[in-house]
Amino acid sequence: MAVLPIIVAPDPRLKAQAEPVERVDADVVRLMDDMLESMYAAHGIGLAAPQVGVLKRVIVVDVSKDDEESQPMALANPEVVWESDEDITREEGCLSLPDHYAEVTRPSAVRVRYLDRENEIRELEADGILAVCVQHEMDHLEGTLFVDHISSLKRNIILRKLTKSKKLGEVVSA
Ligand code: GNR
Ligand code: NI
Repeated sequence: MAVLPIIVAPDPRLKAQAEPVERVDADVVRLMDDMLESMYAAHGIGLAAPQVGVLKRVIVVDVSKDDEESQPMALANPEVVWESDEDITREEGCLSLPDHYAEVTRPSAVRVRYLDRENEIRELEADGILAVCVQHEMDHLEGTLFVDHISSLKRNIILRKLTKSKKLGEVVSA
């Protein structure tokens, strides 16, 4: 297993549409495991393949609390097959937008069909933080970040700050 570096916005790889996997083979399982390890190393509750530079429709999530047993989940080609009429508004963060947070409104519950690590079709019904996280990860597969759900004023403030800190990083590491 390997900890992969996580891409920080702005970056064209975070704006791209990811491709479905043909089947969950050994390479996809290795990607899932590397993504889980990278997610845990970064203290995240979810990660999408485009965040590690792989434009495939693969996401991982684990919303268990620090004092609970871990609940790693890996989903390939996830599709929402049902969403609730009721919405939930929650503060979101993103490992690709470090240190920035904003409230985002989404359906409060979803049913998602996906391929598991055995290449079997499964369905997951999620509510609460799991529903938020799965939808946030699925957005990454479309090249959508949580800032795309908020006002352009707030989005531009966040993206300008990240652009600035990337430039500072280049100077420091030069
Ligand atoms: O670690 C993460 N926390 C989080 C908090 C609220 C809503 C969504 C998330 S996902 C995020 C990890 C990440 O960037 N996944 O793409
Ligand atoms: Ni994210």
